[in-house]
Amino acid sequence: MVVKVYGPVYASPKRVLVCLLEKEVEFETIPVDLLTGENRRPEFLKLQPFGSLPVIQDGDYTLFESRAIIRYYAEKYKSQGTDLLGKTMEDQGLVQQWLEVEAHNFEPPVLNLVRQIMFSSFYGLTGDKKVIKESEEKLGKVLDVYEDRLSKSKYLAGDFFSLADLSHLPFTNYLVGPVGKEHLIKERKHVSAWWDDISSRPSWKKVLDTYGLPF
Ligand SMILES: N[C@@H](CCC(=O)N[C@@H](CS)C(=O)NCC(=O)O)C(=O)O
Repeated sequence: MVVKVYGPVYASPKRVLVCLLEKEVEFETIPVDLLTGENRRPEFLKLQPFGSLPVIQDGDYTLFESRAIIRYYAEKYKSQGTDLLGKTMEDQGLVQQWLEVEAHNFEPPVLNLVRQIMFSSFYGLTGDKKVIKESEEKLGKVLDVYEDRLSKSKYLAGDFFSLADLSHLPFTNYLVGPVGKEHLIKERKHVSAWWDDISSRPSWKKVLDTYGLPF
């Protein structure tokens, strides 16, 4: 059965796609255009009542929220493709811990920068300078914690690539690209080496080559 993934060009769906590639799970993608409001149509809201991407359909099973989806596939295909969960209970706890950090500490300030810089520029607007400054400062403090952690282990949860690292790919890609804040990564030696490593994985390169940026 081929997994259907809705909305491939956007960042959160890419989190799912890179996970499916790592897990060697076959999938097909279904475009959903946020700019024309396709995500607000009744057919789509039946799948995802909040109108957000991604959603997957696996046979008659439907799941939304990108991190729930990657946890589901990492567990469902535990012994297939890359193990993204960790071998011991302790490693698994650390994977889940850093996955939560990505969702609650890392993504919010990055998302503010994406909205204020990348989306604003797309709509010909100027972003809010105060929000940009505060978000950059907040993100800098988060990345200082990452720098310390990554000086002790190659990846966030230990010396193995996991969901915790994978989950950072889509929004860090915006940060170093269209948001223009690559220096936040580059000026931190261990964070920079980690980013070079995870962003050069064939799975991620394939996602970017195939689906590019949304605009
Ligand atoms: N927490 C959700 C966030 C999903 C999300 O915000 N997706 C964006 C695309 S990257 C979206 O669909 N935005 C339009 C909307 O929510 O109306 C997840 O990780 O799946």
